[in-house]
Amino acid sequence: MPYGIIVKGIGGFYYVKVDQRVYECKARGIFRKEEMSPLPGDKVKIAIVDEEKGLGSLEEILQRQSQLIRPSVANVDQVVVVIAAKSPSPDFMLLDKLLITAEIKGIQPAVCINKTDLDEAKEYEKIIRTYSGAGYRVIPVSTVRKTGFEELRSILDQKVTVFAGQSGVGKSTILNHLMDESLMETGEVSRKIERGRHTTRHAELIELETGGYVVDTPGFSSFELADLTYDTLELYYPEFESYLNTCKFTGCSHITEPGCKVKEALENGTIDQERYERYIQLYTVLKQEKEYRKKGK
Ligand SMILES: Nc1nc2c(ncn2[C@@H]2O[C@H](COP(=O)(O)OP(=O)(O)O)[C@@H](O)[C@H]2O)c(=O)[nH]1
Ligand SMILES: [Mg+2]
Ligand SMILES: [Zn+2]
Repeated sequence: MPYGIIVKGIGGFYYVKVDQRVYECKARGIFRKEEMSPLPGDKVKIAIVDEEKGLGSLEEILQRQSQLIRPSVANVDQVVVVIAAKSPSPDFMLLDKLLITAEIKGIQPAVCINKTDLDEAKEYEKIIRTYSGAGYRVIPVSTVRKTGFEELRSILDQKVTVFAGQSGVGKSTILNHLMDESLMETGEVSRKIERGRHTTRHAELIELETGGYVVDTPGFSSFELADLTYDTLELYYPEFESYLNTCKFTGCSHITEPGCKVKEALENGTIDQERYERYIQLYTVLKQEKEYRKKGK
């Protein structure tokens, strides 16, 4: 029986890519009984029902490595969080939260700064310094000037990558551009027709000619920090990593305690002030939430 990957699911049908062919599959009843819902990104085993018509039956779902929700996608290797240099102005709190969400789920994070053409003064270079200083890969692009795409494409190879971020930052435009480039390279026509129907309501894996799959999303603005507590927040800041467990007090919150190495790094400029301030904001909110929950019980 062939193995494939679910590229999308619509109305009870799952479209499974096996090599270069897509089979329209129905799921066996067993998944419903087990309350296991197949997702785009799932690696599956199918039985071919009609080779000529491209029909199959979904027989087995292989173990998931990761799962994102709203929209649901399985086995994501990488999240590229997109912000715009200008218009809309970046929501850095959302950016940090999305990067944390990726870290929690063990998904490789990266930052893409789009619309650099709107920022003649190159103020976005400060964002590059902040986030690459924190340990993230940061890629500036412009779909208008068509710059940065070689570097962006280089991190997509052989991976399943979700594009997340505020609405209006240019996620769909970036994906169309990536697809156009592969279109130009291969002269393939069929894909262009698909583009018009391309919707971000259901997650869909789109295979790039250059290798790898990309997934457009409506934004992931309602991110999930359910697994996160204030006392583990420090683990998801790559720039804190080398200082953890070196502070004077165990369980140091890195906010008010003396002998704090994170604050020392802040004072000598190794850690970015604004990232650190958002850490305090998030820490405070998470701590309050926990206290409300305690009182509620
Ligand atoms: N100036 C400029 N505008 C862009 C760029 N990329 C996208 N846009 C525009 O930004 C708007 C939102 O783009 P869209 O891809 O729908 O954003 P999404 O909501 O993140 O998917 C559209 O009007 C695009 O034409 C860019 O690099 N420069
Ligand atoms: Mg979009
Ligand atoms: Zn500390």
